[in-house]
Amino acid sequence: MTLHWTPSGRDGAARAGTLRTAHGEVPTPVFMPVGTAGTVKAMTADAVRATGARMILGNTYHLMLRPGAERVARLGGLHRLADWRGPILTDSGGFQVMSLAALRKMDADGVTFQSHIDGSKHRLTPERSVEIQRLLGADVTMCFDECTPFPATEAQAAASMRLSMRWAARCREAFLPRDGHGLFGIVQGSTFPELRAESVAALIGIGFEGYAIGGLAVGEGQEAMFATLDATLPLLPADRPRYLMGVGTPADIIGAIRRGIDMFDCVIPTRSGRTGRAYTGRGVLNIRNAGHAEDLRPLDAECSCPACRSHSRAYLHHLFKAGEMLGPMLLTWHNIQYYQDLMARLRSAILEGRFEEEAAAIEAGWAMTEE
Ligand code: PRF
Ligand code: ZN
Repeated sequence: MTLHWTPSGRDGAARAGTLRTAHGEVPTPVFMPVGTAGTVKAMTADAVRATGARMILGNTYHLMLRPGAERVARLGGLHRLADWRGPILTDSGGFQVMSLAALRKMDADGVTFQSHIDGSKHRLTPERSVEIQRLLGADVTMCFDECTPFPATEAQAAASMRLSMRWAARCREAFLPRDGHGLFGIVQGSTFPELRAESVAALIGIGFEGYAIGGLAVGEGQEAMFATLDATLPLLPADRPRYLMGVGTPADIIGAIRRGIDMFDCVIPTRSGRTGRAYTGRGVLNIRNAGHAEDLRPLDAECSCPACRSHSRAYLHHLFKAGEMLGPMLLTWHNIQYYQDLMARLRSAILEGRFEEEAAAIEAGWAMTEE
């Protein structure tokens, strides 16, 4: 059987379920830490797992450039190379080409680009992207798409979405079915409800193990993102997982779960951890601020991570001021722990029919901000 998702409870439109993959089961809603280049930056695989994370994301773009997809395959695949025993979802590369590569040239067949690392020339097509993701050993393979830039006119968004739909059909053809592995389609269409509906219909016609919402969190703002989810999610099959790509803040995630999203990934907890920003039950704080210099309290009294269990804000502040690498390591761990605890709380609340109460309690905590 291919990868599949089974629902176990709902509260309004919010869903709880289980994703069954070749590398184990994952309770949803799930937040996948971003392991771009085969590592969740500043964390060991054991540390990531200790936070409760059960699934991570890897990137076609970075890994095809370094160390190379065929080399990863020769080394036993990404799971073995990175010592990550759980499932891995890989993004398909197009989004990263557009944000990172130099001299990108897109045509109807694919995209040619220069590496941001050494300027070498490469090409990605739907077929090559699916092949690379197979070589990496992805449990979930993502279709090769174009993330429509924002803002776009309706005509631009339509042309871009239709190109992604033709590529989605080619990805489906190229994907070799394997037990516990699946291919997800990606809905595009910018903020235009008619285009989103056309995209959903095209993807359902092809048929996928899961459906992602792409092209959001690209500058449209939370209100337009939620309005697009409201127009799109009711059109998707109720028995397949739904993944909102590259989202987001804790508030974005709560709003998206409320509307029926099951899966998330985002660099926010890892990237902000490296720059000293900590997500807590009382909002976001910057550990570099002078106010923390002699504060002996933990970052978050409610948190069980090593940064909170063993250290004071004063120590973390000192590590960042001194440029010590343990600072980014501890704050990354804390932020991933915060995101995993948030998902666990929301999942239990859905199963117990009190999602809105839990969401309100979490949001009330952020309002008691300490900075
Ligand atoms: N497509 C792909 N990856 C993505 C996106 C997309 O639209 C986004 C948009 N937020 C993030 N990552 N393939
Ligand atoms: Zn913590």
